[in-house]
Amino acid sequence: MMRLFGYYRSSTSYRLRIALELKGLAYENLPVNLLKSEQKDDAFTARNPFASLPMLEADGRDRMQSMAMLEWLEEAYPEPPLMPSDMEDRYTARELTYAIATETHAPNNLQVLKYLKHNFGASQDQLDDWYRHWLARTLGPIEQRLAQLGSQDFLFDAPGIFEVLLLPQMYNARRYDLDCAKFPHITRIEQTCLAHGAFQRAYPDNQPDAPQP
Ligand SMILES: N[C@@H](CCC(=O)N[C@@H](CS)C(=O)NCC(=O)O)C(=O)O
Repeated sequence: MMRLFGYYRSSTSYRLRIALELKGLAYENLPVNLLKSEQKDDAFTARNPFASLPMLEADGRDRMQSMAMLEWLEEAYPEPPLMPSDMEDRYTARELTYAIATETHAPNNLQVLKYLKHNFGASQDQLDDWYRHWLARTLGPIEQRLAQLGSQDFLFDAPGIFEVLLLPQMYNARRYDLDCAKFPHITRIEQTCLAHGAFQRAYPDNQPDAPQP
């Protein structure tokens, strides 16, 4: 069985959980506490030099970097697909997916926030403002693209790679009190996904390492 090393609230871990659940693949969930910096423990970095989550142990290999893992999962376990069958639809899915991965997640990564705090003295208010800025900077154009494309419950007919990337950022948007009312297409897709069993099983608050109410 695959072993997923992750943290309940890590958006990249959440990506992997959604993809594994959508594909119906069994996996063991192994929490690594980011707040206690367990990802920097020697035993972990000996396996994963990036010292980041998630890490997927699968088919005898340690796999790191979520986008590479998602592509590998798609190739190793093609059914059900995360990518659309049409080439132009695949292009669109990649366009929106990479916007999230590179233009929102990258500047909002925990390591970046810590660097801003410790090396530039950023206050918590400034960090929150930074976080919301980079979220809105990408969700705005994605909303416009979804309107242009006439998207309904999902980007295309079924949840796929775009939803795998979007939902973790919507969890962050809610956590940081971003005003999402101006994103009707995005929030419709979010609500449809939140009602879907695979997304519910992958949801951060439903993970064993999430604080219990
Ligand atoms: N490019 C990496 C980024 C992974 C990443 O940023 N993971 C965060 C959690 S969402 C992390 O482990 N951060 C560790 C740290 O801040 O020290 C990927 O997509 O897998």
